[in-house]
Amino acid sequence: MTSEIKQKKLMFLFKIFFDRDGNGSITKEDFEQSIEKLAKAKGWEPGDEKYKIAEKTLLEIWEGMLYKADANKDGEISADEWVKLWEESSKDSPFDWQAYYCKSIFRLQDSGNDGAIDKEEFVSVHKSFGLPEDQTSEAFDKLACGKDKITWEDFQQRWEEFFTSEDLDAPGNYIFGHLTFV
Ligand SMILES: [Ca+2]
Ligand SMILES: [Ca+2]
Ligand SMILES: [Ca+2]
Repeated sequence: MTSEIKQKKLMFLFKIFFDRDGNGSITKEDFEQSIEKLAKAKGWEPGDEKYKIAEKTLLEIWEGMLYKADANKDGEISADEWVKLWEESSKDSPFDWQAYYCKSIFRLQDSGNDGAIDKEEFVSVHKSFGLPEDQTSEAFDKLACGKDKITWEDFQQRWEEFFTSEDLDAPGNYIFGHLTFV
């Protein structure tokens, strides 16, 4: 059973980052929209290497996610299937879909490719998802606990916190930007 706080965090993710067109389920079109918006925010053109990498990464996430989550096989991920996906994932081995997803999101944000996410990288990605810059910048400070970048080690810890912690003050709650319960 997913607790109320965890459920709210998952629905925040669902609404802000995944169901981009707001039709109540996640489809491939939502992912395509994310690729476009991200590329626009980063100034990448369709032929660019970074565009291709981002596109490949996001579509791989979509396919992995659909495969695991789509219980009724209608090609879409409903809100119920979404919450269930994360319940099931926490029971998996460490080399699972969630670990892959965590790594992909890290790589996607570290566009300078120096092994850490700095504030500018963090803010630009979240901006492409329509999140306000000042709030995201504050979220970064909380997430990084005052440091100027987030290493892969820190990122994995914060990630785990987001999906498992019941504590609303945990720094990991800011890993997807300023957390709002919508
Ligand atoms: Ca949708
Ligand atoms: Ca489905
Ligand atoms: Ca970086």
